Amino acid sequence: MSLPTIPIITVFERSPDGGKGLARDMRVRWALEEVGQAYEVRLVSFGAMKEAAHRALHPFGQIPTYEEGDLVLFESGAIVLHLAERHAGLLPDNANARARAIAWMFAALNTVEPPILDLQTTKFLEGDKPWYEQRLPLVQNRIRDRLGKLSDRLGAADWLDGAFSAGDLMMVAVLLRLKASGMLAEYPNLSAYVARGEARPAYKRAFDAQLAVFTGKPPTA
Ligand code: GTB
Repeated sequence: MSLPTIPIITVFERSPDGGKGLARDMRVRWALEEVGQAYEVRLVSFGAMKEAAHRALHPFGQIPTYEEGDLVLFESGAIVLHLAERHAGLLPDNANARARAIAWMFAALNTVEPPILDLQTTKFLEGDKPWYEQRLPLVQNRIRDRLGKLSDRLGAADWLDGAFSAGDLMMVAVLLRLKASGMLAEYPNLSAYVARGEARPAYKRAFDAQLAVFTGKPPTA
């Protein structure tokens, strides 16, 4: 009888957010916790990320990566989809509902996350540029356009399409990056949606585990 394979993920040795759950290992940890899959963590420094050993796992020299036996994956979306497909709990059984949940994962990564990343780039890398004051509202309004339409679609529902799925996990993980900007608060149903995600026991376990890397204190049971 072979021993079960415990997957290994890579995460920041010292996350720039101080362990507030904003780095992309958080969504992978959350998915692992949702499906009840134990995992191990390998800490990687910014320097080591760019070296050949890590780049053999991740072509772009980033985190997270995922190793499970012979399988090596990069891209948080691909990792979460892999987990959702191989374990119960994150994708519906019905084929059409499953396809729709995957569509929401792509919507989170491909439609909602890019303007949010643009805001962060604008703030952190272009704050001292002469065009900053003019560009900022354009970037913010592109986010508002997406949030307004997402808010309309969610309406009074708890989750985007029936029961909680990998689509919600990814959407909440993406929206969390907006919390500090105050923009999420403009959409009360989206704020409540994100809070519902954060209240899930699996989210809390994942959050505590990634915070513990930063604080050096093991999560309390
Ligand atoms: N598309 C890839 C995925 O989804 O997996 C993107 C991976 C990625 O951007 N990884 C980042 C990384 O490794 C960490 S998450 N960066 C190091 C590098 O490129 O050299 C991005 C991130 C970093 C920090 C914060 N923060 O401090 O708030 C939030 C998000």
